[in-house]
Amino acid sequence: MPPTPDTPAAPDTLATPDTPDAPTWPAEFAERYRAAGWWRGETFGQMLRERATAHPDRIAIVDPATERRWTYGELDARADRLAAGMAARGIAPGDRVVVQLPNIAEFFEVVFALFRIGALPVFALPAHRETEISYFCRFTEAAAYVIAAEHGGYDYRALAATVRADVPTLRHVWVAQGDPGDFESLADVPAEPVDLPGPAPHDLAFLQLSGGSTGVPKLIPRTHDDYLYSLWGSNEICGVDEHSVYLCVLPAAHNFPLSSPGTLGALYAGARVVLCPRPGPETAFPLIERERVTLTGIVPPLALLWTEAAATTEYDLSSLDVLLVGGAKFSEEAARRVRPTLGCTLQQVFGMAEGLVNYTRLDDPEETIVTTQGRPISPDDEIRVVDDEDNDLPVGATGHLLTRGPYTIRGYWRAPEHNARSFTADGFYRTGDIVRLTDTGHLVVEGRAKDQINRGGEKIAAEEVENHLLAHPAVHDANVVGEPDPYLGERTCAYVILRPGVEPPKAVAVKRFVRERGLAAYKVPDRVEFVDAFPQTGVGKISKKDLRSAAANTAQDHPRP
Ligand code: AMP
Ligand code: DBH
Repeated sequence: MPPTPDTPAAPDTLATPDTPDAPTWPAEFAERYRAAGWWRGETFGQMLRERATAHPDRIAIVDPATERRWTYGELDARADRLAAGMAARGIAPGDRVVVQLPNIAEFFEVVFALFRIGALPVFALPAHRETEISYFCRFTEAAAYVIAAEHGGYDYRALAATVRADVPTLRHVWVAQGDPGDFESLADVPAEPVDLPGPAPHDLAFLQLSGGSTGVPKLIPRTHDDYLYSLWGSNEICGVDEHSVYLCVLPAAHNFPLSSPGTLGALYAGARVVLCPRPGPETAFPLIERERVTLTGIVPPLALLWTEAAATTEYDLSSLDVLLVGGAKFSEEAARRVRPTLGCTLQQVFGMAEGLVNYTRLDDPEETIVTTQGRPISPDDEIRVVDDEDNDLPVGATGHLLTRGPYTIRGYWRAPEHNARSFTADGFYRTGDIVRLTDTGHLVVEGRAKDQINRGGEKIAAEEVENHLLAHPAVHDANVVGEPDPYLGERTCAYVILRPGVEPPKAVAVKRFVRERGLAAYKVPDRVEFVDAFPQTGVGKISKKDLRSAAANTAQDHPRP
């Protein structure tokens, strides 16, 4: 890659030192990953500059809702100007900025401006509400929060007003689209570009969210070096090049559409990103036809909808080469329908915001594509499948997946106690997934050991929802488990013991209570069931396993809540 004028000096040390905020790779690993060529010593800011210099007039971002088509040159210039304006308002390297935007062009202007400064976007999802956003802002001591005025019938300005009153560090709220109300319009922030030193390749680039399994979501610190590797590694595996057109269907901030290979992978390749404002086939299919989309990534429930709709669609989907499906287990039966209905190659992807991403390969036999969740990006991704005591199991046996590698974090951000549990002493991440390795090195996801519900790709930490249920005055105790759902794969069921002597609430009132605590809607239990006691294990602990099978039995009797 040719050097560019804003290439910062090479890092003066080859190690990526631990910061007080998060552990990172020990020096010998960092050296190995650099020597192997995985870490190229690039930053996001430089990457965009290089693409914009090489092909300024090529289209980078298509925002169909507003009919905008930004070239690489324009995106680059916008990022520079916005970075200057944000810096003038005091946003400094290392500052955290919570970004909660729908799939609009400004998302990229904002994140590249922050990358240029070396400030860290914190990637919130549009579905998050007061509870989550206040937590992210407070925990990260965020300096700014970026929103759209409204989206999907929800007013984010009202949310921002509450959060700002709550979080003293929050100095700015910028409204990227629509009437800014009491806040500053993002359109008023840009200024004449200034020289910014910019971050080093081993510096943190952003904080990604974990679906988590504890009371509060964990933040995932990713560096320029490691994330850029996951992008170009993904591009090679998914066949992304400058002719590709990536349709961003899922919320842009989610790790899957961001990086597998996602919008940032597409930009790395000098390809085109088309933003899909809504995920249904009625919005996506016309865009695939009009923009000649070549690849996209969706979750299993959407893949079911798309394959159904494709059977009768009038739209020409023939440009689509690759459909990535991941985020939750894609059933073999549904996987088999992809090629015949959509006429493209299915690529299963089993990934995590913490790092490790597995793909089936484009030239894998069809049986491997439909029956496995792929194999790792990197030859340096280390995979262990272990029993409950961390003993390695033979190939083919089912056990806990542990992993370590050049783009898998060594610890969450500001979470030392949790890190001691989530990582082994020698740095393997405990994914919480139960898997089996095939003799071709592919992984099959068989289940999950973490206390999490995977609702069609949206992860819900049981403990987080349980805590909200416990806040209800009539609730004595609560346990949340997943139960099978034909469309989502899993949905949530809350088992609740009521306090004696109180007026028993209705199930809908309990759900409303959780929603009104300002929680993302997908975390509100699908079903609430009142019980007198919870099943117990031999040693007297509550048996979630028994609750899960009870829920599964009820779910079978009542297929839809
Ligand atoms: P997160 O840690 O929130 O980024 O969520 C990652 C988790 O999503 C993984 O650890 C898996 O539990 C789940 N997941 C992602 N992709 C798949 C897939 N293709 N099949 C099964 N589970 C998946
Ligand atoms: O579920 C995920 O988090 C996920 C799925 C597919 C992911 O992070 C990814 C690909 O990168």
